[in-house]
Amino acid sequence: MFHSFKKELKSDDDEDVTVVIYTLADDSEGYDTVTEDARTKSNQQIQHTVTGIHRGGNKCYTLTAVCVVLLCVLLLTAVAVLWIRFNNLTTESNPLQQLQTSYNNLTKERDQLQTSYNTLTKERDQLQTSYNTLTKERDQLQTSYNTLTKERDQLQTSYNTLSKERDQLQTSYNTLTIERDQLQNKNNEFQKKLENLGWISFTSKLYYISTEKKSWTESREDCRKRGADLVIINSKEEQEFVDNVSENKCYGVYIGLTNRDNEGVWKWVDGTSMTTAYWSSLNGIRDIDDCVINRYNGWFDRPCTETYYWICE
Ligand SMILES: [Ca+2]
Ligand SMILES: [Ca+2]
Ligand SMILES: [Ca+2]
Repeated sequence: MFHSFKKELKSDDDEDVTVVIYTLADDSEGYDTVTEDARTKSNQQIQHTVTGIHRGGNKCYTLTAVCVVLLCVLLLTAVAVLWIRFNNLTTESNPLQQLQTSYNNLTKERDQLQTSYNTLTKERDQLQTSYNTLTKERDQLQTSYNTLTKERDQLQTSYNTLSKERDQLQTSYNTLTIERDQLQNKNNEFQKKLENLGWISFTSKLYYISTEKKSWTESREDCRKRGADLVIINSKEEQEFVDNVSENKCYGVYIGLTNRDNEGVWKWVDGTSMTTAYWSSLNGIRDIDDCVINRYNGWFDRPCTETYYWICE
């Protein structure tokens, strides 16, 4: 029985072993001393066995604790390994993140570059437009400049021509001025000579006032000898001139007016008809009076045979 019991001890757990031992103690009552010794020995052996069993249980606990510790160590190791792997994986994923970040950065830079490119393109187009406009304006200015240059050259040519003509005219003016002065001097000398001969100048005409008295016909002959004729009064100014020069000539001076050829028509010595008359209010026109004298600022018709001073023109 004991052998079989030992086999059971090896095969079963500790609680079962204790129960078996108590069973063996109950079963041992009623045997003899020899048997009792044997039994005691057996019990001692059993006690040893139980003690061994208890010792074996302690070993199991120790083994179990060791195993648990080992398992804990293994678990910690596994956790550490997993943690390291996880970190490795995390570290390995960094390049991807870096790539993603780089990609994002590059995308942003690309967008910024695209924006800059668009802006630069717009500015380039605006500059091109400005350039075209400026080119057109430059061409127009160039055309205007060329036109103005031509006009300036023409004006310069005209100015040169006019300057030459002006110089020629100035030279001619100077020459004429000298000649005029010379002629003026000669004219003055001639006037003095004429005045010495009894001639008086009035409005570019020369008049001779006689210093003696003659009939109208003889007076006219004297004027013709002097290269002139009796005065013809063509204007009020000439009448006033005749009034002035005949003031100191008593009884008047003959003028070149007569109706001797045709009683009804007064004619001047050049054959023209008298249109404007300056008859004196004191004069009475008579048929027998055919020749005219100027006296007291007016005309009188008198007989042509009477002698008066006369005025040649
Ligand atoms: Ca006259
Ligand atoms: Ca008459
Ligand atoms: Ca009269």
